[in-house]
Amino acid sequence: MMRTGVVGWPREAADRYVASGLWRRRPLGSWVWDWADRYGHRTAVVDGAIRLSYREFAERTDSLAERLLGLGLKNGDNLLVQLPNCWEFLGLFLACQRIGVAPLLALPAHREHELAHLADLADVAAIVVPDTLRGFDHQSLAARIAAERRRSCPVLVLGGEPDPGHLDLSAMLSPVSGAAERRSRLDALAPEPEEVAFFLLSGGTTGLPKIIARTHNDYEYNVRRSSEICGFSPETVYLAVLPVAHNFALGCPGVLGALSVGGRVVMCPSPRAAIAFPELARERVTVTSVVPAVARTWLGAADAAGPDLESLRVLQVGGSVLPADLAQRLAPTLGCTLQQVFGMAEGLLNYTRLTDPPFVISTTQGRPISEADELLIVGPDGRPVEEGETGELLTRGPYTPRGYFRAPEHNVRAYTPDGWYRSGDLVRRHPSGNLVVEGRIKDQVNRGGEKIAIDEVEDLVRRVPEVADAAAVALPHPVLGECVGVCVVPVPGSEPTLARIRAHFEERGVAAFKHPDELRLAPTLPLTAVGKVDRKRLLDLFAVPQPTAEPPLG
Ligand code: OOB
Repeated sequence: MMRTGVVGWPREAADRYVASGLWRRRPLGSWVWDWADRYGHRTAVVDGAIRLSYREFAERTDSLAERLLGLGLKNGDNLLVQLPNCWEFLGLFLACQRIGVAPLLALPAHREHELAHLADLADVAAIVVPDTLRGFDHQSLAARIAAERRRSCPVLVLGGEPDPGHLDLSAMLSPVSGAAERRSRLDALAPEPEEVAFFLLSGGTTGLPKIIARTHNDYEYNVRRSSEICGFSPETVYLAVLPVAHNFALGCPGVLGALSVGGRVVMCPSPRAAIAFPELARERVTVTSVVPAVARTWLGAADAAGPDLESLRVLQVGGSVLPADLAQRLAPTLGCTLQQVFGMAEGLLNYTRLTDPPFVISTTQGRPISEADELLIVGPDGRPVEEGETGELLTRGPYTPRGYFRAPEHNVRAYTPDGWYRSGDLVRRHPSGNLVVEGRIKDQVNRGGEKIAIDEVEDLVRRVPEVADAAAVALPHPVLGECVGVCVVPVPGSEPTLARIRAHFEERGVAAFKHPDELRLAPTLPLTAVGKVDRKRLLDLFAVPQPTAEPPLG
């Protein structure tokens, strides 16, 4: 069942990827029993007190797949999933893969503003949420979104008490007898490998998050090749601390990479050192992946507490710029090898190799995983720059889709006519052959790895009644790397405050990481000669503290 609005690879490229063995034409759902047959009694996943073997995991996954069919879900349907790091996420993800249902992976931080838009755009057939998480009532929010859908839209709930009419995800994952027959029944429903397996979200540069459709073919390769490069093996114990709904922890190589080689996955609900370190020690974790902001807090915690991190062999860091000083201190302090990862939900992955010399690991962001990855570094005129010079990175390849899902107008800007993805990242090639990320030209704030489209923030701020005009900018931040600054032209006679603007974001149900961190008021916005917002002068406004009666935020 082909979905509409998916931009596929041209026939010629697809044939080439199949002929060269990169695409194996296997649906992701075939993993479930491949793994169980090979690693049956080994532990697949640990989540608090729960430990499941590969076989138990396969049986529960298939039981859920059949119950999803019972709800009326079918090949070609999409499902909105918002779950924290838990084993049920994996069971649900793979149950969907068995039957051709594509989960759309929202982040736990997303709220009504984002989820309602995603549910509409992907026309989802069901919604899966936790009951509550960090004090937020996800179940009620899901009920509201489901009620607005044209078609019937079941709500599946994890934990707590499902409201009347809602379904209990844990109960749906309980094993039912008859595994062998169910296995063959479900095998017969396997989707075609060139179809959409699931959807990732892009931070995006315009408006609400864009959706990236990843196919079975492309993601199977993404995970397999990542596992090879990162040396994953049956001895691998992977700690999932970043949200598994994000590409990094999901498949780079992440939880799927660890399982696909018979390793063990440990689900951790938070990246805070106080929670992650005891988990790491208890399960003898060998590898994990974090954003630089988390790496920095771990460094402090490791210095202070001297906890038992002895089992850790590799720390992957990516998602935003890793400052050189931090890069140099990580390996010696945590007693492991650092691996820098420069990746994107849109596809292309770069890793420093575990065998790269230490100075290459600490000063570059790695190189592509595939010989079939095509990279261009171009100047403002669109032509390739000289070797070693900085320019915008454009890419195509076997796991980089050729366009966003159902976004034709945006695709005209984000992709070239011949299918190159314009990353908006400024890079140069280091003499080692690795890439160095030098900056970016996209209008985005990278707040501790979370991507925020500048124009989405500006649009939301302009809706505050006291605001006549607004512009947003990425401000430097000591821990997060960047945070969100907004400059506001007030409506005459009014004096909007940061608290007021944040309250407005809260009321509209905007994810908290997008709420402005700093505010400046100005009589007019600084403009360039051609009348565009001058972001450099905007930044200067934040260099001087704002004289204000408001107490600084704690
Ligand atoms: C990862 O994916 P996304 O989709 O959240 O963000 C992609 C963007 C890149 O275009 C780049 O602007 C930035 O995040 N980025 C980095 C970086 N890694 C990503 N900027 C500087 N240094 C790095 N190492 O962030 C992502 C996906 C898969 C694996 C790892 C990260």
